[in-house]
Amino acid sequence: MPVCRTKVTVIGAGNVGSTAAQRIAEAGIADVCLIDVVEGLPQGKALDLAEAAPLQHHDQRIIGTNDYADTAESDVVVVTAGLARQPGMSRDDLLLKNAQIVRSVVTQAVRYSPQSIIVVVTNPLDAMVHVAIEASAFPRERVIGMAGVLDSARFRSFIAQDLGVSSSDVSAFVLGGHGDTMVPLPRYSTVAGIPLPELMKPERIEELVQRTRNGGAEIVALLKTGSAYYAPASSVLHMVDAILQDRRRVLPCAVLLQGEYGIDGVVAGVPVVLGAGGVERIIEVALTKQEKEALVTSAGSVRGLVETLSKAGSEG
Ligand code: TXD
Repeated sequence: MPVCRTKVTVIGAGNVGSTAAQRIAEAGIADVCLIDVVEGLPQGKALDLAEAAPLQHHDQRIIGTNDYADTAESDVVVVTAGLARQPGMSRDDLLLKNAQIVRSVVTQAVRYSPQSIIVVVTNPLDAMVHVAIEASAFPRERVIGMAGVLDSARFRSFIAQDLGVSSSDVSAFVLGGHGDTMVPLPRYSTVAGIPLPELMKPERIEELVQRTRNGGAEIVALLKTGSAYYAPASSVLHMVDAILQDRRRVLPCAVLLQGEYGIDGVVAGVPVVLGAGGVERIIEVALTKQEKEALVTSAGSVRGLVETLSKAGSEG
């Protein structure tokens, strides 16, 4: 029987990329190719990870490279290449620089993996999904942004700590853009099926919502050099696993909306069914007027970034 190995390319061997490579290889779900512009960095990290394999009991191949030919025939391509936020810097400050990087790495990667599914991580996330769709010319089902999985994991962890319960029993739902315009939905968040508003006062829920919105910045302020990467890398693993194992997990992901939720032509975080084809389905849930407005505002700010990008592009 021929052996069928799955392969994930992780572009960017920085904090998120190398930790995601570690999580994916150690989960035993795919071989990993780590690629970066910096010479030696992906090779060194890949070698270190490969040397841990006997101790971590997996047989995945991990290689590091600066050459896109080595990424050929990847099932999933994870894009983490870019600059990370520094203290005081907003995600949007990164816009033009990271758009250039994402455009270039996606163009090169899809040449070698034309059937792949792209998971975008680079910030500003929603705008970078637009860039990746354009650069790859892939259908929207195969270009998916990671933000909601992380934001909802943050919300879940805060709820679990506050109530003194296992985070496995907490499920939380967030919609909208990554960052300030994120739209958490407490009434769709539950603890073992019990709606959150039955267990927590509205003011406390609002405090945790605010903390979640500010979750990335809270860590940037503490680390001082760089931004979060353990939970982001776990979020990447979650999505890659759902795709490679065709789990059809229902996860909040950033996808290009084409009329869903009354939004057309803008990337926003919505619940999707994630499986072997990428986005198998977008789930539309009923929103209150206020929630809908918050989602439209969130999409509006993404549209603004995309317009800035196309203006910068047409100005050369
Ligand atoms: O929720 C989310 N989506 C996010 C996003 C959560 C955490 C981090 N988020 C964003 O991911 C963050 O704002 C950055 O835009 C990316 C990567 O964050 P990371 O913390 O991993 O940044 P690093 O450690 O600086 O790593 C970036 C790597 C670094 O090794 C660079 O050399 C490399 O990207 N890089 C490139 N690789 C390949 N090709 C090109 N052109 C390139 N340019 C930089």
